[in-house]
Amino acid sequence: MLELYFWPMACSLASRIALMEAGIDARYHMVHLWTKKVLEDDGDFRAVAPKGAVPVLVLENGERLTESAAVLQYIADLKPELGLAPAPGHPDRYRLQEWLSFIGTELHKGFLFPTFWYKDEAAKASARGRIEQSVAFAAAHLANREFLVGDRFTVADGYLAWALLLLRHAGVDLAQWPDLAGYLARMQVRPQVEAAIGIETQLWKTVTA
Ligand SMILES: N[C@@H](CCC(=O)N[C@@H](CS)C(=O)NCC(=O)O)C(=O)O
Repeated sequence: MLELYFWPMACSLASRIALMEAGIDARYHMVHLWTKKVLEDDGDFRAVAPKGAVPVLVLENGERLTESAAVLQYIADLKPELGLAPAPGHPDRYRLQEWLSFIGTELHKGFLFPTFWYKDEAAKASARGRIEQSVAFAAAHLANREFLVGDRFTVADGYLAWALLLLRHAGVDLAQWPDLAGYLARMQVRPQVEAAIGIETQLWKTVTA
C-alpha cells in the first residue's frame, strides 16, 4: 500500500486529493513540520525524508518520492484511465507540467515570502504584488475554462485549489478575480476534494487545539 507523509492543510493536501480522486487507498502519516517528528510514533521525519518537507510518497517497492509535481504525476499515472494527468507524450502533458511548475514555484513558494519570511512591510507588499500577478495570470487562463488543462480535472487542479485556499493567509483576496473564485468554489464541491479538505481541516484543529 502507498504511504503519504503529510501535514494538515500543507501542500501535501494536493497529494491526498490526487489519491482520493484516483480511488487509491493509502496509509497516511502525520508529520509535525516544525519539530520534524512523525506524530504517530515520535519518529524522526528527517530519517524518512532528509529534505524535511512533505509530501513524501512511499511507493509499493519502498522507495520514497518527494516533490509535489513528481508525486502528483506518479499518482495520476497509477490510474491512467481516469485522466488525472494527460498521457505521457501527449502535448497536454507538457501543459500539465507547466502548470505544476508554475503553482509550485510562483504560488506555493511565492506565498511563503509575505506570510512567513519577510518581516518588513514594504517587502511583504512587494511579494504580495508578485503573487497577485501570478494569480491574475491563472485567473485569465481560467476565465473561459472549467479546468487548467484540457477539459477534465487533473492533479494540477487539486494543487491549484490548495494554493488558492492558502492565499488568503498571504493577504491576497480572491474576490478580485470572480472567475477564479468561482473555479475554487467548483473545485471545493468535488466530492473527493471536499472530503480531503474536510479530513485535513479536522486534523488541523486537533494539532492546533
Ligand atoms: N519543493 C517541494 C516543497 C515542499 C514544501 O515546501 N513543503 C512544505 C509544506 S507546504 C514543507 O514541508 N515545509 C517544511 C520545511 O520546509 O521545513 C514540493 O514542491 O513538494
